[in-house]
Amino acid sequence: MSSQLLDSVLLQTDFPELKLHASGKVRDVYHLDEDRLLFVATDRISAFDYVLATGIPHKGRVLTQISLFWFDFLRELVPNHLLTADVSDYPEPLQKYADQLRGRSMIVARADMFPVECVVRGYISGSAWKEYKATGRVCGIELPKGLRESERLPEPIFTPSTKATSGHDQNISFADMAKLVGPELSRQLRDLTLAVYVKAADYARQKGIIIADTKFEFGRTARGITLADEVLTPDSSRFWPADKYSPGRAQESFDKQYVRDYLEEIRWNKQPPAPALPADVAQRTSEKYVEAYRQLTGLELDV
Ligand code: Q0N
Repeated sequence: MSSQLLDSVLLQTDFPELKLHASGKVRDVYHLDEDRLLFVATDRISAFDYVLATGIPHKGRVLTQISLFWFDFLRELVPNHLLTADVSDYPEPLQKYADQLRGRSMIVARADMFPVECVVRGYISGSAWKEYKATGRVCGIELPKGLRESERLPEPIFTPSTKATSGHDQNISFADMAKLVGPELSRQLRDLTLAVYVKAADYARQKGIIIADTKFEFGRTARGITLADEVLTPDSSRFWPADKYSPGRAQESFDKQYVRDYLEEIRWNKQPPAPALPADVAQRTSEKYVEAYRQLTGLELDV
């Protein structure tokens, strides 16, 4: 039987007995009890800051399995919030949702989250490229003159940001971060962020994927400073296909290129409502996510 029938696209989660704790563009977090949250990755996709009307088959499972891979890969470097992703271990009241949850969810330890996004960049792109072109600096860090768009930096840089009231992340300097969360914690988060990025990016590069930059969220649990949220996925990072890397221009996105190309082609004005995607664009995008998982982990996602 085609597993497409079993693994249908999930746009909205619905667990009437659970209280929603936080909801993002593509992930929903539910309150389980004092100490635990249920983290669910949907198949929603965002592009140009909006969630599109069409879901991407397998996307939630791919992102969840990539995060699980990295949590394990990084476990000696940093504690993480994962408690279990085995649905048969979930509390009894969730068992009736097992088919909806399997592969795309985790039960995580509730952390006291730090109010900063820990961004690290190995290559210059996106908002950092804009800031560099305008000022020669990124988040207060002086960079060499004459860098080209997408160029690899001499060493990875820590460029924290905060959730601005506008909803958009606001780049801040290390000194600003120290004012928000204190100098000692800022140094710990910076050092951890850089160490995690270097280890993961070196690995991914050997597998043909450049992780140009990524964003981590940390919090405090009984285990100390704990890596939370999703980690090192194509949604929280820029993944570039290494074999097509060429500095001096914007790089193709590993996962969202077909989506962006389509949205440009139909000349969407990038205002709501966000359009639907043709079936072949959604399908080819799905294959890119599944391919990213295979390339990184060497494992096949069952589809
Ligand atoms: C938490 N966010 C922001 C949904 C996720 N382990 C945790 N403990 C307490 N709170 C959180 C976590 C985690 N992870 C973090 N929301 C809740 C991340 N959002 C971003 C948008 O999508």
